[in-house]
Amino acid sequence: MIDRERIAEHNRELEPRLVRDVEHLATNLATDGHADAEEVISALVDFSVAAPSWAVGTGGTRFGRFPAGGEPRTTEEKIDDVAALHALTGSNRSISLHVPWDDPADPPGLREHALARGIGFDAMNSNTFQDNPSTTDGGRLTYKFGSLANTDPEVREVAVAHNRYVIELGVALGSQALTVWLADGINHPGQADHRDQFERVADGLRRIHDHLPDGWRMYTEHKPYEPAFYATVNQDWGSSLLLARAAGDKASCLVDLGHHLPNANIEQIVSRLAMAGRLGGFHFNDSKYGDDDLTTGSIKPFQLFLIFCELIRAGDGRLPALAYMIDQSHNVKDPLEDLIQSTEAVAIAYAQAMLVDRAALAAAQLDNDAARAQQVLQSAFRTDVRPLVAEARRRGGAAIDPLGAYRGIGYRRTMIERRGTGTVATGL
Ligand SMILES: [Mn+2]
Repeated sequence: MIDRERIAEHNRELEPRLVRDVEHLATNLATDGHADAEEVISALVDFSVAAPSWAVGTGGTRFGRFPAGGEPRTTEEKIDDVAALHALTGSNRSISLHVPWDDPADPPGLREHALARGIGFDAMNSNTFQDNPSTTDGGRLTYKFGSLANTDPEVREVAVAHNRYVIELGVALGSQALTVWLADGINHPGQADHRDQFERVADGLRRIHDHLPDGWRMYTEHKPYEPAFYATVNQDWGSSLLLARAAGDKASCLVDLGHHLPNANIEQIVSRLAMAGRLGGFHFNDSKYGDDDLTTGSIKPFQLFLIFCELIRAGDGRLPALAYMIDQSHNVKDPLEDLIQSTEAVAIAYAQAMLVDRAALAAAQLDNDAARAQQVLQSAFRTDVRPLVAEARRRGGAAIDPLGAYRGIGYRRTMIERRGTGTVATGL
């Protein structure tokens, strides 16, 4: 655990400069008719984005993996890392598990472990894209040709049963949502029938949905390609919407920013799904070409800002209560440093979107004044809101400079000593 005293110690030196920066920015915002600085800070104090259990380990590519050292060996240790992350950022209050990569033998004990560290359980993720010992029946049953879309009813049954098992595990942990990401699809034209595959998946999702307790949500997550390279069943937001509707009232669509073809207008997709009442949540990451799993906001910060503008539009001035999670896992950064940077990028985009003068934008739109509309957006986007984000962290007892504090405290060094250099945290 990273204790608060060490963070406070780290903050002491940075505080005078932060106070000056916040004052200066608050004065300018008030003068320019933007949202009140205090309003932004308090929204940020309340904001949380979940960390997935697989992002605390180094991600691999098809070409190899280079572990950071000190990676968590167990789900308990993944929770410890998220608790350390949250201590630094103040904005990562929950962890999202991935079953069977995480398959706790003692769910109530794990829940206690998390609770003692102030961490809750975000959406459960069910993995039916790899064979796992509980499903293969000694190798007889396999997901090689799909899970819910499989032509073999016995394989489909096993996939539904796994999802139901994950729901029950989530109930024991205090989670309230299931994310179903399916690798199901076609690699070669003619290999399977598009419509039959879709209908089998819709039927499976309906059966999983029927198992959801009251108060639970279920998310369908689209992805255009990979590992199915010709036709993924849930390949775009339209398919995702159709599947969510087919599944039932508790189902909605999850938007993973990396799950789009280059230059897709993701903010427009967000607007459409919100309009349809089926926008469920986000997996934040960034991408140059495909599902690159790069640090959120590192490639297209303006897109991230525009997405938050759509969210605030959908929530009529407030951020709607959706499932917000970071989903990334790359190769060359310390995974916790990567998560610190993504969390900050999300908070910056949220703060900038809050600064948009929505009345002025609406007026410019009514007047067909494209230049004025751009000016309104850019005036918010170009504002350096980092002091507000840092102040929100400070008020929450977190670090003014989380990356600096993380390095100063030597968390990774300590974990390497404790856990070793060769540990691997992810399941692929
Ligand atoms: Mn995802």
